[in-house]
Amino acid sequence: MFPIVHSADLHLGRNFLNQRYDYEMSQKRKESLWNTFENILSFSKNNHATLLLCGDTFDHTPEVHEVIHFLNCTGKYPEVPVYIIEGNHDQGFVNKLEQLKGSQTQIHTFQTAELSFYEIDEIKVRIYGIKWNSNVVLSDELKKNVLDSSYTNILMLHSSLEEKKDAYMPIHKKELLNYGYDYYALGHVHQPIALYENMIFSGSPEPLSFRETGKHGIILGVIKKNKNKLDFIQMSKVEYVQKIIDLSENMQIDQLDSIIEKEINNYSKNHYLRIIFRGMVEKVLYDYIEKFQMNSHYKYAYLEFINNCQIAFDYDLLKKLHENDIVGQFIKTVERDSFINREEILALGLEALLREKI
Ligand SMILES: [Mn+2]
Repeated sequence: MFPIVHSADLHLGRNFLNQRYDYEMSQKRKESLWNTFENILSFSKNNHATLLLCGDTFDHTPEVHEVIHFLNCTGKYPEVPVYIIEGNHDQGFVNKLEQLKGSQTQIHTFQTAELSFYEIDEIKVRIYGIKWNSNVVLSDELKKNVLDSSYTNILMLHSSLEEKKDAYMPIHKKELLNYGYDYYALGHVHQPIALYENMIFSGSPEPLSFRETGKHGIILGVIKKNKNKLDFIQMSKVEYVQKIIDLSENMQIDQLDSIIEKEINNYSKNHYLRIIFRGMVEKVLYDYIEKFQMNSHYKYAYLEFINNCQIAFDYDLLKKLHENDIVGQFIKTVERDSFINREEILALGLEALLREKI
């Protein structure tokens, strides 16, 4: 019986500056990654578990002060053994960690791109790992190794598990399964997903963007030959939610208001909400939605609106009104040609041409 906490893709040090947040909010998100890391350590301690960090612990090759920050956190939980492999984002991390870890002998790293293992002999457990490297042919590395089945064998891997040429450490999941490890602790895919009962992407414990919706956390496992017990435990401080609202041409402003009100009321201050509007709408409604974007900080953790609507134009009326100018000519030209996406061209062109005029 070997209790583990399997985590990956923390992306500590991420700046969040490429998103729409203001500076204060991006700092808050950056800080929450560290808080979540501490929560994972304390959770591991409470469950007497060994922590497996399966790559992309940092968002980039960490600076010395960032590695020290990391060690300050692990130093508070010396009873938690930590095993670490690098991912494609944090190459160079484990070398710095080994240089700086000092007396923190509970930290174990895999420093080469060759498969190797640590043995916990008294309980007959072997933890295998390999650091991420784009030149490694994973199949070759795994074939070289003969597993001793008198041990409980765990493999830590940072891989996309795809077979595409440009994939990250590609390998097919079926092939991987055939190597016979008792548990495959995977990193790289940020949404938590079990490929098989004993082969799991824990996902990022704290979601990093609107591409990472839903619940995020870690895997708490008790690894036992053929009898693993595995649970997903939510760890994230926030949850990203993306809602698409389809609007119709005859929708009125008060109807839209009540739809939004209803959507927003379902969520609390832990939710980062993005509402995307779609559909053909009248110009009045289109302009009304545009104004939302300027006033997006409500009482929620974060709320943003994206207007992907198109304005429904009355072409006959516009042709009459703009008989002798570029607008009229544009409509006539597009209508004359047999573009497949004529509606879209008209809508986009007219929106640009008429932005200031109507
Ligand atoms: Mn990652």
